[in-house]
Amino acid sequence: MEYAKIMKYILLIIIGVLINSTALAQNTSFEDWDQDDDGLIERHEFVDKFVDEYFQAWNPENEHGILEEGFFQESFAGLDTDGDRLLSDEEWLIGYNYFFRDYLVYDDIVSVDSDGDGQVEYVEYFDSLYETSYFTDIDLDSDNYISEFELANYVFDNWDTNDSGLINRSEFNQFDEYYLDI
Ligand SMILES: [Ca+2]
Ligand SMILES: [Ca+2]
Ligand SMILES: [Ca+2]
Ligand SMILES: [Ca+2]
Repeated sequence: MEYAKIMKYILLIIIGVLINSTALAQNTSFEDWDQDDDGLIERHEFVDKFVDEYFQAWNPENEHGILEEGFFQESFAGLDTDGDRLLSDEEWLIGYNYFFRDYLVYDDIVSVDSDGDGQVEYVEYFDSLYETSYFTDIDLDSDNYISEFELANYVFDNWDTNDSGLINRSEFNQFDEYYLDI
């Protein structure tokens, strides 16, 4: 996989929305992740592969991981699918439905759009989420960086929708359905 593609792929994982379903479908299969072939992806299988193959390629220079500020910028950019640096109510709602509903009470864009122009600017996005535990829930050791292990565990938990500690085939396949949703 070329760098730009991996970059995009990881970004999408971070925001948990697989906008480009081909990235996953073409480049990895369930079998790639299930290293002991027992039909389930255990947490250690997921974390090992994620750290070895994806995180390194995506973030070769920064040994410490992703800084808080970078995390918010990248997740904002990931949601801004038309690249106009604003989140429309549609773009905002996708983020809310998949990621923020545990952290913010209202899904209405009005609750974050503090200047009332009908769009969410980065500063509005940052201000709304910074107050919540969205970042700190991922940053398990509270060092202000999201390490490769923390990110891997976060992505794993996102995929493990029934919280069984294992990813089964149907959970794995759900990412194609996310795509159809958008
Ligand atoms: Ca397995
Ligand atoms: Ca936009
Ligand atoms: Ca606004
Ligand atoms: Ca950390």
